[in-house]
Amino acid sequence: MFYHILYPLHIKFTVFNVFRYITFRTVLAILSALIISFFLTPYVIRKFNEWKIKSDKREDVPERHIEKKGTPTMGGFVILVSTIIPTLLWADLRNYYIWIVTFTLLSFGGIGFMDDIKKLRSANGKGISGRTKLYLQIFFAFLISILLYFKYGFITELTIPFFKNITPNLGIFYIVLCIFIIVGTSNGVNLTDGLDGLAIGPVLTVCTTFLLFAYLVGNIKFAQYLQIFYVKGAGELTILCGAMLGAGIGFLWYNTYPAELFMGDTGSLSLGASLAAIAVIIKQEVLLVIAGGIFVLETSSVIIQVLSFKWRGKRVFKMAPIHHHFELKGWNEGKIVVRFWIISLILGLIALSTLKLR
Ligand code: 57M
Repeated sequence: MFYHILYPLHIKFTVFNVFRYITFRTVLAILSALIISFFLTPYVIRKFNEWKIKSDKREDVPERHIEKKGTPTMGGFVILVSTIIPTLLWADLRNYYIWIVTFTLLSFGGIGFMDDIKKLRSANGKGISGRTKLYLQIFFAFLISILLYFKYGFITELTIPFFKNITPNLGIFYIVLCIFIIVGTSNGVNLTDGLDGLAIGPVLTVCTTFLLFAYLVGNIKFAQYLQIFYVKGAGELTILCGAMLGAGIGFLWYNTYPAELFMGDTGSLSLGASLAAIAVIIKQEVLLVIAGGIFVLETSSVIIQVLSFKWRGKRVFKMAPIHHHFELKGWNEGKIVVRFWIISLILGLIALSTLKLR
């Protein structure tokens, strides 16, 4: 909105020319998100405490989690507000991709919200059934994929990291891949969200990686120089990634150990799905597997554990997702979280290196 108000003033005052630049508006988006989130979160924590929006009625938690009962949840609400408002303030609102990712944030945030509310209202702490949640996720992921697929000029070729000459064209099957990535990442972030700061850390590294990629992919000169796909209009997503980064850092301030607020499914589902939607738009679908390796690791640990128990009657991990395994091995919560962050940072750097190593 400010972009549309302030930039036209450059005709009279050249100083307003600065609002044309994506880099400048990204910095403003990061700062606005940080300010909104720093000021809004303490208020939300107070209100959620008052309204008893608290985690958790489950009894089957590792021992150390019992002390976490009563922590307010649904902090994803603040993340959504402090991502969407700065985006609407500083991005070009005629941009299609900005609306697609905003829709992804809101729709998956909505599913998470339904789940969180049901968990709070039910006596046993159970949310909406796994099946209903999955159907809703598939439905919205399908809608988002269709909206992207039918956009004029949308590329259905894949970028394979490290191999610049291999770009398989999936045609209509791209829609299936798109649904799989969005639903998978959404659930991957959700499974990771089990220790203070554990999910938001890797979300921040993926977000930063995509912020840089969105800028490069949306700029024809850089895209040509780096021999990556040029996606017209994707550059505006740099601003949205900036807003998400600011919102995430603001959330981490309160979510770091000992957490004063959890993001809830409202946060985990929406953040995962929107990162996936961004990956699809900036043509870095496969790269998401590397950059978001922590989410892949957590999800794989659950799949391995469930299959192993089914087929061999034995567990591979003391408990899945894998962060519980390390907890039960006696690792301190802070150690697990920071180590996972370090891995995530390394993965983000590997993802960035694919720009040159190809
Ligand atoms: C949600 N939710 C956290 C909080 C957060 C199939 C199966 C593997 C599913 C999985 C599952 O239910 N995962 C999804 C995990 C919960 O956090 C809330 O949920 C939101 C995210 N959706 O924002 O509102 C608890 O996690 C802790 N937490 C923190 N800090 C944070 O910043 O400490 C969360 C955020 C919170 C808090 O204690 O209450 C959760 O873990 O419940 N199920 C599991 O993860 C279960 N694993 C399991 O059953 N493993 C089996 C098999 C089936 C794979 C096995 O290994 O044999 C574990 N879940 C729980 N206890 N609660 C088992 C132990």
